[in-house]
Amino acid sequence: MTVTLYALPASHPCATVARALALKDIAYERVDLLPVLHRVQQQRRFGAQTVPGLEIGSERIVGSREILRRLERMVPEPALYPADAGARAEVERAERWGDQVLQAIARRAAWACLSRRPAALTSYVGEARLPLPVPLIGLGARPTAMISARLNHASEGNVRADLAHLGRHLDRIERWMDRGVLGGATPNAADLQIGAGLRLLLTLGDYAAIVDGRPAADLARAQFPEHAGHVPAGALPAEWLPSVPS
Ligand SMILES: N[C@@H](CCC(=O)N[C@@H](CS)C(=O)NCC(=O)O)C(=O)O
Repeated sequence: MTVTLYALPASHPCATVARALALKDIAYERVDLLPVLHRVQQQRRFGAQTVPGLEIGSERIVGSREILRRLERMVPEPALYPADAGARAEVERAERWGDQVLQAIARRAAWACLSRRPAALTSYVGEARLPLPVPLIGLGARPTAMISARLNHASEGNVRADLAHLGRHLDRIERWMDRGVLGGATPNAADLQIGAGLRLLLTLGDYAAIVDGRPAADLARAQFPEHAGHVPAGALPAEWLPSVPS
């Protein structure tokens, strides 16, 4: 059966699904779309505007959490959800937080930085095969980043609030690590969801200054050692950044 992942380069929920496919050793094709335009293409194909979307034969599934559950049914081992009901509920809670809270923070962070440093956008293309050559993507980088920042609500107020709370979010992740909900011997769905969001933040110099060196950063790098893209520190105004304890 043909499996096709519809994705955006450097999209963190797409990285979550790609890692799950790799862990379960499911062969698939990846189709990378162009940001902004992907909304229309996804709406047409999946009836929803977001990536990731997965086709399994004629079946279409959209949403990283829905896709991971489908993959778990398709190939049960290695399991991404614990067999024990209590442990599974904890992993699902962390996974949901990674999707509903951290995902949006990382998205706002990336577009806030890229809209101020659009030349960095092409660094996120990495190995992706896009329908346009990279120099053309570079030409469209500024409007793409500006529109995406708007669509993803990467306003000054939201981004500053995210930055002010980031330390507490990392504390929460590390409490889950201490309790073994995250960072166990074998990766679970929450490791993949939260790790991908953190890994995207680590490509942004202004955020890496806060995240790097913390156990949460190790969690991200363990699941996602490589990640295309970099926006050097200094993209965001210095007064937005919380002071990091030395
Ligand atoms: N929480 C959902 C949503 C994913 C999502 O919002 N994906 C972004 C890319 S990372 C997207 O396609 N957003 C629409 C846009 O930015 O135009 C999931 O995990 O699948």
